[in-house]
Amino acid sequence: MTKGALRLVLGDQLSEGLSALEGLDAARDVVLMLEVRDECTYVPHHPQKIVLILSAMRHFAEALRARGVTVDYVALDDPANTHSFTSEVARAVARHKPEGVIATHPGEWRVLEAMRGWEDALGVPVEIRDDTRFLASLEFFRRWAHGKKALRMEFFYREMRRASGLLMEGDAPAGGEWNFDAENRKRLPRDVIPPPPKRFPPDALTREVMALVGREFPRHFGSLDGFAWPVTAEQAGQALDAFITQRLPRFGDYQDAMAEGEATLFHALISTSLNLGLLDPRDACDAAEASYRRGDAPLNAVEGFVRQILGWREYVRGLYWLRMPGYAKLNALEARRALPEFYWTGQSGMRCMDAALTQTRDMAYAHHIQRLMVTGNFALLAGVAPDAINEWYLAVYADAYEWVELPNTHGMAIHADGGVMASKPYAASGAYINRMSDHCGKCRFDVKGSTGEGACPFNYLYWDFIARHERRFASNPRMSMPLANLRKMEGAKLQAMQAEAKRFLDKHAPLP
Ligand code: FAD
Ligand code: DLZ
Repeated sequence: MTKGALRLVLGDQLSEGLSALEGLDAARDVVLMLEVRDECTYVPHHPQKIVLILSAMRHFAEALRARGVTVDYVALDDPANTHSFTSEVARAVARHKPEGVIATHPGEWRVLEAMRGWEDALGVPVEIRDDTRFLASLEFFRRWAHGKKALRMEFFYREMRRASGLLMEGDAPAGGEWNFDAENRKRLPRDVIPPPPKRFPPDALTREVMALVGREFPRHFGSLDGFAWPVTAEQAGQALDAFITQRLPRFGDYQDAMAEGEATLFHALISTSLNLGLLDPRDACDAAEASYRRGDAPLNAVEGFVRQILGWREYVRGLYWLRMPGYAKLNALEARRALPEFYWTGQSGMRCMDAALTQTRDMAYAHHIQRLMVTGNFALLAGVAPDAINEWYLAVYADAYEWVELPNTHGMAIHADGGVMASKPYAASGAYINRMSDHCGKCRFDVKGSTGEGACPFNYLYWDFIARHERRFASNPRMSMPLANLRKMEGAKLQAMQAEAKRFLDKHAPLP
C-alpha cells in the first residue's frame, strides 16, 4: 500500500518528461502501465504495431525501475488482467489505495471520455494533465483557429515558425520563403539509390513480445517477420541521426516520389518513435536545422522536413481536438461503399496499389504519398465509407493513433470533412501516379487507357468521381479546371467510363 499517487503511463506516452511523471516521488508513488486486450483489438492492429507498443512499454518500464521507480506493470498474459484501461485502473486503485491518480491527456477521444468518468467511478481524485510533448499546446491552436473561416495548415505553420524560431532569420523565414514545396516534386532517377533506413533487430525482450503477439492475435492482418522498429529512446535517437546524415539532404527532392522496390525512399521513418514519445519533435526539427546551418543539407530538404513536423503534425493534432467528436462523423461526399478486399490481400493487379499494400502488410509502413495519392486517392475516388477506410488506416500502420490518423484520412485523403482541412479533394488519375513513379510501365493496366478492362482504374474512377460530384464541386474555384475538362468531354466517352467504374466498383466495393 502506498500513500502516494498512482501515475498512469499509456502505451504511447513513453517519454521521460511525460507530464504524468512530473514531480514523481520515487519513495511514495507508483507508476502504472497496462497491457490490455481492448487496446490491441478496438481495431485489429497490425502485429508489428502491437509488438512495437508492448515492447517499447516493457523497455520503458525497465528504464524506470533502473532509476528506482516502482512500476506496477500488468502484462497481457497476466491471468488477473481484465483487459480494459478503466477496469485495470480500478483494480490498481484497489491494490494501492493511492491518494489520487495522475494521467496525461490521451491521444484518442474515446480514451479521454473514459478517463473523464474515472473520478466518479473510483472515488479518488483523477488529474488529467496536458500532454506537453507537442510544440503547440491545444490552447495555442484554439487561439489560432478562433474566428477563422478556413483553417489552412500553411498559415498555422508560419505562426509555428515564428513562435518556435525554427528556420528564421530574425522575423523572416530562412531563404526568404516560408515553403519550398515547389522544389520537392521530383521523380526518382534510375541512378539515385536511397540508402536503406537503420534497422533495429529485435532483442530478447522484443522477441518475447513477438511470440506473445503471434499467439494472441494470429488473425490480425500483417507480418511479424522483419520487425525492425526502434523500441527505446536511445534507438529512436540513432534512427534520427542516421536519417539526418544519410537521407535528409535528398528528403525534399524525392519527398513525393514513388518507386518500384523502394518502400522508404528518403523518408525518415520516425513517426512511430515520435508518436510513442521516444523521440521529441523539437529535437528532430533542431537536428534538421543544425544540418542546414552546417551546410550539410539544402534548405528545400530541411524546410520540407521541418514543415511535416512543426506544421502538419501539430496542425492535425490541433484540428482533431478542436473538432472531435463530431469530426469523425462527417461524411461530406456521402461515401458508402465497402472497403475493397484487396486492401487486405494486396492483389488488386494495380502495381502502385499492390506495392503500397504489400509493404504495408510486411512493414506496417507506407510513406506519405503512397498513403495519400495511392490508397487514399483510391478510397476517395471509389467512395469508400469513411468508417471503413479510417479503421483500415488506424489498424495497419505502426504509427497510427486516431489524433493523427483521422485528420489525415478523413480530412486530407477522402475529403469527408468537406474542406475543413484541404481546400479541394486530393483526387488524381493515373497520370499523376505515372508522373511521380515508375509503377505504370510495369503495370498490367494501361495508364493511358480510360475504358475497357485493360484501362487503369484510376482513370475511369477519377472521371466518375468528378462527374458524381459535379454539382457539389461547382462552387469550388479550385475545382474549375477538372470541371471544365469534364464538360468538354464527349458524352459517350464519359458514359463508357462511368459504366466501367460501376462495373469495377460493384465488383470490388459494393454498396451496402
Ligand atoms: P516523413 O515523410 O519522413 O516525415 C517526417 C515526419 O513528419 C513524420 O515522421 C511525421 O511525424 C511527420 N509528418 C509528415 N506528414 C505528416 C502528416 N500529414 N501528419 C502528421 N505528421 C506528419 N502519420 C502518422 O504519424 N500516423 C498516422 O496514423 C498517419 N496516417 C496517415 C493517413 C493518411 C491517409 C495519410 C495521407 C497520412 C498519414 N500520416 C500519418 C502522415 C504521414 O503519412 C506519416 O506521418 C509518414 O508517412 C510517416 O513516415 P515517416 O516517418 O517516414 O515520415
Ligand atoms: C495501440 C495500443 C495497443 C495496441 N496496446 C496498448 C496497451 O496494451 N496498453 C496501452 O497503454 N496502450 C496501448 N496502445 C496505445 C493506446 O491505444 C493509446 O494510448 C490510446 O489510443 C490513446 O492514444
